[in-house]
Amino acid sequence: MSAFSAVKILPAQPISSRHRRLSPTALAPANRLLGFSASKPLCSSSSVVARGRQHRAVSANVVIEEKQLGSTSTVIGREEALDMYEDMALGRSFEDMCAQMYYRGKMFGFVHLYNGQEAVSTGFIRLLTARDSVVSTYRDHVHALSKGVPARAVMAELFGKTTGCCRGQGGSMHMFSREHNLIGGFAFIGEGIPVATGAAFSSKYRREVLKEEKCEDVTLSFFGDGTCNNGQFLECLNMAALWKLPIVFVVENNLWAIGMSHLRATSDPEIWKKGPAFGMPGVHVDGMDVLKVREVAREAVARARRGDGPTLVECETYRFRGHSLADPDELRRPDEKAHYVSRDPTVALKKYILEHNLATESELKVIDKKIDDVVEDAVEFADSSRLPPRSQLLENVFADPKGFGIGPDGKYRCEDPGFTQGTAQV
Ligand SMILES: Cc1ncc(C[n+]2csc(CCOP(=O)(O)OP(=O)(O)O)c2C)c(N)n1
Ligand SMILES: [Mg+2]
Repeated sequence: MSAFSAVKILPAQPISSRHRRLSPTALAPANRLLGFSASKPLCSSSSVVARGRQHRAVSANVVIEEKQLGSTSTVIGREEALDMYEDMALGRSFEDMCAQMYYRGKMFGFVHLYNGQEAVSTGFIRLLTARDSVVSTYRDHVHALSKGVPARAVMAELFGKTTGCCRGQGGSMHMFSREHNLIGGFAFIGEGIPVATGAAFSSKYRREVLKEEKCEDVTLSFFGDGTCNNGQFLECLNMAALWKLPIVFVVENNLWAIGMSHLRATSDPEIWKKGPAFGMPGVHVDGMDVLKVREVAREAVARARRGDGPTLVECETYRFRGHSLADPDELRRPDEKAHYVSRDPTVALKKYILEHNLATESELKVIDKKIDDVVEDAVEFADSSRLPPRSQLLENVFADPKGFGIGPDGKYRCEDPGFTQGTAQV
């Protein structure tokens, strides 16, 4: 039985013999969506209040469906459970520390935290091999950690230090690690999706054209609900399905794009349905339940790895903080926030572990302590690391530097003593 049968799934709808080839056969038929009411969102000029009412119904549906589904049927072992617990604890604790450090002036620019969404990163990325690739967004710290980038390197990058994973030149929104096949955080929404599609194409090319038999690499492309209204998303779904690329498109639907409710912005809010429209399976999963996410991820990654092509997975999740640390978060309703906080994925996994005797409370405390130490150490490491030299400023700038940052004498203009005063010879 396909793992997808435990969740909501709509198989690719064959509309011609050509598409029929792409249609997976092992997948169960569509069911009602977990988090959204079956009806379309209000699209008349009705008031925001009316839309708010519909949104409340959405939350209620989540509760009803959860009761019907009961606890997940997945059986997981102790090792797997503890790996997920540790990864989620690290994600949460790291982000809480980022907030502290940001407000103490240790970080610059926008910083977007991932609190509440950990089940998605952990559920997907912890299943990957080191060779598999991840393409992220500006909400990328936790994806980097799940992929194995050390906390020290991520924190130092946030502090803008030379020891950061991009030598301090990327910052919060641009985590990258070649060693870990983290192909980047991307600040422009949707910008990472074609990059991920290209990475998946290169895996297929290496395997099928260059005959590298061991190349079974899969790429995960993460992005938000708001990003799905961007053309690049749809263009890439088309290419990935057409070429049967080894990629999973993972939508982290946290219901908001900055201050815009998903239900107000999207003609059909059920994003997962766009998969079958392009000839690939579409799946909706409860993104607050790491076990369910992992179950879906396992099937989607396996499907990509065996050459059966892409899957679109919509994970319904929620961010517990504002859009960025500069956002006062005044637009989302307190009862909506409280509803999702009551479904905190880290708390749910802990409960599951204890109820199924996979570990004791004191064993989990040992992990919590270890994570506290890792995060403390990351801060100390970042704080005591060196800032990059000024000469690094124009490295990796691909535009012709003549007339831009390098003077006729071949020296960086930023090294001119008057540079910061605006009196340099430019
Ligand atoms: C191409 C582009 N247009 C607009 C923006 C401004 N912007 C930053 S975040 C964001 C909302 C994205 O929402 P979503 O995709 O749901 O991701 P989330 O922040 O919820 O994780 C927008 C529109 C941008 N970064 N890039
Ligand atoms: Mg969003």
